[in-house]
Amino acid sequence: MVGRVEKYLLEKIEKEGTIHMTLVDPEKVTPSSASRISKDAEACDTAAIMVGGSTSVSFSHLDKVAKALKESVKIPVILFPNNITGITRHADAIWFMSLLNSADPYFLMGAQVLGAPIIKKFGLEPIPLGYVIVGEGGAVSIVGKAVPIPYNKPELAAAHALAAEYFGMRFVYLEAGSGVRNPVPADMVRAVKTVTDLPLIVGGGIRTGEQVKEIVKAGASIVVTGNVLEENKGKNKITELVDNMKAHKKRR
Ligand code: 1GP
Repeated sequence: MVGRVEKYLLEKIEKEGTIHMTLVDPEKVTPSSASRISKDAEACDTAAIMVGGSTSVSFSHLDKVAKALKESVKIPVILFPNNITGITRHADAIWFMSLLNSADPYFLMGAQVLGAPIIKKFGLEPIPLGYVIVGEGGAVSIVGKAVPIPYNKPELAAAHALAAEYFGMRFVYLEAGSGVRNPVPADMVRAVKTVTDLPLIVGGGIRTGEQVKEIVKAGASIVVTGNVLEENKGKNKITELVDNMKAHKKRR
């Protein structure tokens, strides 16, 4: 069943073409810096805040960061867990994700089985997502025991996305890895969009408005940035990213 947050995302994508989400990595922030980043991002029209990272922090730190985020913004706070340790009650929804190109069944299905009852107990809205690691892959690739899809094999990314659709997942995420040098190339985004109409999320290593423009032009529905907003304090960087997204959309 499509819940409130998913409905909000789908309506916003329908209306705006592509939307931006801000990723907050609990490992890199304090509750107060998380609050500042999320307020700035909301003021610059980011659609939602995602919370998660590749490595785990203590439950109590995650709880404090997520609570600070929930209290700071009106837009949805969506968990982006790397494991069951990434679940907290202080959020609106959770990407209920399977790492489709992991070689470890734990990241395909094991963590999800352990996490599902906790999600239910906390009343979080699960949003089914096929997660695919591509290119360099970064820390998440190592932690998730993924076999990243090389950038010169876009057809394999497309095949994973199609499998996600056939499984009934409702979003697909092409993940280049947080902080990597090269974000997902436009032709890989295009290859995925030729086989499926599932909303496509693209993230990892995106730092400039120009890169956002290319990814939006290729058909992404959601662009995620994290690192760049922690490195560039203040609203200028978010404005650059979001404005480039919108500028392209207007020309579509
Ligand atoms: C990582 O896709 C996200 O999971 C965001 O990556 O931190 O490089 O923006 P960055």
